[in-house]
Amino acid sequence: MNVSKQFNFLWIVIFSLFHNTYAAGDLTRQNPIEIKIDMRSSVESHFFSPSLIRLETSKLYKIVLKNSSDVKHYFSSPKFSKAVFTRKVQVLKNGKRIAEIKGNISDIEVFPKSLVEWWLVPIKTGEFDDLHCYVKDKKAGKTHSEMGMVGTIIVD
Ligand SMILES: [Cu+2]
Repeated sequence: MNVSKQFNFLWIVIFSLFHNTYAAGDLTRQNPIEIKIDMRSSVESHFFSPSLIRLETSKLYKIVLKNSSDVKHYFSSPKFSKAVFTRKVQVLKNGKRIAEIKGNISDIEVFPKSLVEWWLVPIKTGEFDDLHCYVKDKKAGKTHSEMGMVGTIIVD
């Protein structure tokens, strides 16, 4: 090995060490960014507040789904659910954790006056415009989605 080759080798070693030091590591163990989504109802409508949610890939989010109404609601976006890695879904009762669910999640149903946290890392960018709630309003004879409970999640 001549001096020049030794020099190149040295740079490769230094670069490798530097690169490992700054690797992102376990993305699910970051401090979570909290996003609160209120699920609300009135006599004439049902809605998500906010109904436009913006997230970024590779960041850990704690999506707090708070149902402050008197009826149950779904948080369902089949397209979005395929674009995230779920660390856990945390179920709370009176502010205390009572369960953690792990694995792939497609829909979350939140009962009246209850709160659920979805901890996830978006892994794909996109505009997911299929956020909706399946529940049927018996008095109105329409689904909550038909009465305004729809939304869009944009991942940059
Ligand atoms: Cu609903």
